[in-house]
Amino acid sequence: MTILHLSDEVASALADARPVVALESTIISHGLPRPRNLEAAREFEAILRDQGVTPATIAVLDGVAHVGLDDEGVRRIAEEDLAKASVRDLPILAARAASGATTVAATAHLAAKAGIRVFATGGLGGVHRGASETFDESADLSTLAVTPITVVSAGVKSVLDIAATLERLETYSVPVVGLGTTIFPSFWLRESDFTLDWAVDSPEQVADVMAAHDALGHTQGIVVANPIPAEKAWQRDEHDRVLATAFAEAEAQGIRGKAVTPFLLGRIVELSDGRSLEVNLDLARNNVTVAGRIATAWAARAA
Ligand code: PSU
Ligand code: MN
Repeated sequence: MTILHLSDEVASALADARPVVALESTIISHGLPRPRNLEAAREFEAILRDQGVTPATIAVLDGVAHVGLDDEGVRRIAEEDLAKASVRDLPILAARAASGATTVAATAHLAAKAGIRVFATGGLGGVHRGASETFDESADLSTLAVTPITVVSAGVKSVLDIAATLERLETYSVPVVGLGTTIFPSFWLRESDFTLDWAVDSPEQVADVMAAHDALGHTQGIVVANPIPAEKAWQRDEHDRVLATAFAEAEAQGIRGKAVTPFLLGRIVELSDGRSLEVNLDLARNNVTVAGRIATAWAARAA
């Protein structure tokens, strides 16, 4: 039984040391509404192809972890009701011939296993607010502690506990570098209340960090915090107002535990009249573009 399947395109790009970027499927299945999600999945791949980079969208379909999807696979992750799959779900999906959309954690794990070094997402999962009582912390963080892949994200949403998320990444010895900034971005906004120790100025400098990381024998992931371009960012006052309203509604309606984040994210799209969704798409495109450049810089060293 095949458990891990690389598309021909991805396998040949890796064999020739050409640039490849991994893309996750949870953002498509669960993070974006239909039918925009299918357009987005195709567009992210097209952005990479236009740069001469091979896209490797990752998902588990009928028990097989696919690294690189064909048109039908992309359609399935956008249109089917797939389970959200983190790393711990992978063996269960495989053994039961089931399907799942992979989170950052599961995508990073499978991509690294396939030999891919660069991955683009929207926002990382992190430590949830109230985690000191609920223990709700994304396996994205613990997976990056043990998975050698560079993840380009626009930081984490301020619906999470950003301070605790950054502390956790420090504990796990995961390097976090800002691209052109030492201000940690918060997804829809270029900024948050938190700063980083290190900025890098170019995709080549990220490749320098990756090379040094390898030379030192480090096997963690690397987080590249890539703020959305200023002209595309959400207005801070509207962002703050919408988030405050969404949190107040969750509180008033007694939403608890795992239901909190989906509730907040749904309300944020509604309360912003779809504006937050446009910003979400723009920051994801920007991350895919930057990841393509990092993969290109990385591949140039191997050549
Ligand atoms: N953050 C976002 N959008 C998303 C996710 C996170 O802004 O769609 C998804 C990613 O797939 C991430 C996952 O890996 O949620 C984290 O979920 P959990 O907290 O259940 O690990
Ligand atoms: Mn959780």
